[in-house]
Amino acid sequence: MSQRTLWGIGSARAFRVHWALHELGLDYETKPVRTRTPAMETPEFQAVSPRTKIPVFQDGDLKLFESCAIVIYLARTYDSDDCRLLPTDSAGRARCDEWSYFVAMELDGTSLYVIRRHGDLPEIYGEAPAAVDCASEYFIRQIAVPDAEFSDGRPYLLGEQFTTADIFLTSVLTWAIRYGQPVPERLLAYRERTIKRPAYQSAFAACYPEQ
Ligand SMILES: N[C@@H](CCC(=O)N[C@@H](CS)C(=O)NCC(=O)O)C(=O)O
Repeated sequence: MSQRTLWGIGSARAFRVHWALHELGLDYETKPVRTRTPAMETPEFQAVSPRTKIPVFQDGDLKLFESCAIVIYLARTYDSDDCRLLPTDSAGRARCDEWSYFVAMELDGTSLYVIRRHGDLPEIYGEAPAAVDCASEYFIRQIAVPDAEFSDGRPYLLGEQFTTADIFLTSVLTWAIRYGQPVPERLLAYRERTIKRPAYQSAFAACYPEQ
């Protein structure tokens, strides 16, 4: 039995954690809990996740919530010469944190999650077409920021190295495409590159077993 357990499948946030685990070549047990299903309401899962959210990750005695924090924990703990998801220098790590917060706040929380809540799930969060329109306009403005980084032809967000920031950016690009948001050509090409990674493919099979 692995010392690592990940609760959560079938969601973009859970996928970030599956992907990091696969990049780092770490074994783990998956608990196939999907969002807004009876599996989330069981006493067993509520004991694990009083927030009633996925993903949840446990490594030995450490239990963590928040997909970005989990991915960064994994990289900080398990980066090695075989696979390195964080830059080794302080400025590079700061840049990685900067993009992580940017993706989590500006693209996920303030844009795409608003579209999901009020566009996809109005029966839970309420009808709010003006909020959906504004979130979409906001997404278009904000997505131009990472797009500009690629004007020098770099393969990944921070340059030559694939990092946690690429896991986060790719996950929101996939989400944006699914919601019909306009994604700039350069970022579509970038995503084509990142999703070809073997770890992306194996993590996808683990997170979306039905597809
Ligand atoms: N900021 C959190 C968001 C977690 C989250 O909202 N997860 C969704 C699935 S992607 C969920 O569990 N939703 C259930 C609910 O809100 O009731 C993260 O990135 O981990």
